[in-house]
Amino acid sequence: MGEKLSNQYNPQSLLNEIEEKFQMFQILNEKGEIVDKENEPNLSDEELVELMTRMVYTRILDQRSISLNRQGRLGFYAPTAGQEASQLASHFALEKEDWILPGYRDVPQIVFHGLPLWKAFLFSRGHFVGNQAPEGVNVLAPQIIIGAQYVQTAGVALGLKKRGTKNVAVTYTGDGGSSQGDFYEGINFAGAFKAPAIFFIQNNQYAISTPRELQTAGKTLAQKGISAGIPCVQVDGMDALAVYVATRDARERAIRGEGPTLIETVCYRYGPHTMSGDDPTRYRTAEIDNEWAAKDPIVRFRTYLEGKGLWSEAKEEEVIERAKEEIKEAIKKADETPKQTVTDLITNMYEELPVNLQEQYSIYKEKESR
Ligand SMILES: Cc1ncc(C[n+]2csc(CCOP(=O)(O)OP(=O)(O)O)c2C)c(N)n1
Repeated sequence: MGEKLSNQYNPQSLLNEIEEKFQMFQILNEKGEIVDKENEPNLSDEELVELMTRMVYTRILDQRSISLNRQGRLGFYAPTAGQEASQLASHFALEKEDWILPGYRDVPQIVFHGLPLWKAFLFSRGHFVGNQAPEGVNVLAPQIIIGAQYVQTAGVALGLKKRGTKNVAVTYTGDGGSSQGDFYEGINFAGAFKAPAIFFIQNNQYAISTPRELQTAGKTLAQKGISAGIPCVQVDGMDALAVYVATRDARERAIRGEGPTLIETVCYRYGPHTMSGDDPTRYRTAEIDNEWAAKDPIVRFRTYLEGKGLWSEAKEEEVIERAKEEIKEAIKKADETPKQTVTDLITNMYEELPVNLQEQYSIYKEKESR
């Protein structure tokens, strides 16, 4: 009797039961050992090396971007170190024709999707050319409004479904973003219309200085998918293999017409929120930093690849040197791009110039021609 009653009406035990079922999905542990052999993906040696190459490249890009920002040569920049598995292994499961709707921290994914690096640098400087992806590179400009990309992704995914393409729309937000109204609207709409979308929450533990505990009473962020009736999973975001597998499977479900998936990647950002002035030592301790450094996504993937004889110090050095060289060339190309003008700003905003701006436009056009 008690048992029956508890199943029929006991909101607290129902919640407990659901939450207990959410276990973090991991394939490669902190020591670089396979702990879930059954789910180890069948990636070729070349693919494994390519994924590692992209993560190492991104770590260097992050270091160089931070220093370029400090020299005043970049503008807005949100550091990525610690999130390489979450960002690059998820992207690795996508196809070229899939659409990416990134947040401001998701520049590496769109660069590896085809946005030239010099344009990513121009985005950082607030230059309109940085938001112009070449034809066939299916990325939108990084979103600054927290959570807004979730609603847009539901729409893009529905569009893909209506066109009958076998592609998905993929988006990323943070743990903070998962508290926004747009977040719930996006997953709910995509679920109701079975739109082929993949929604990521990169839970890097902090929304600027606000800790994850203050975002929700829920045990996980992934479980929010339950309320939208969509599959959801919490993944070790420092484990490239688990992130890859969860994304690959979400993509396959979407392509089969089964709708969206919500994936929480549990990770950490080593650096500050952005280069605009927050000081992480005021909201995080060195112990917490060290705990996460021991879970580093690149270190554990390196151990895994070394065990297979696929990676070496010399190989890593080669990738680092190439990254530095390409970054140097890209920043040079960004520097060579003509400076943005006021009239650029106006003409890029409107297809037809509103009457009230016509006068200002002529004034600036005249000034700029001097
Ligand atoms: C709608 C909206 N509200 C507030 C802000 C200011 N803001 C910028 S970043 C940020 C925190 C976001 O944290 P999170 O979603 O966890 O992503 P993370 O930066 O950690 O990747 C806030 C509140 C904003 N950009 N947009």
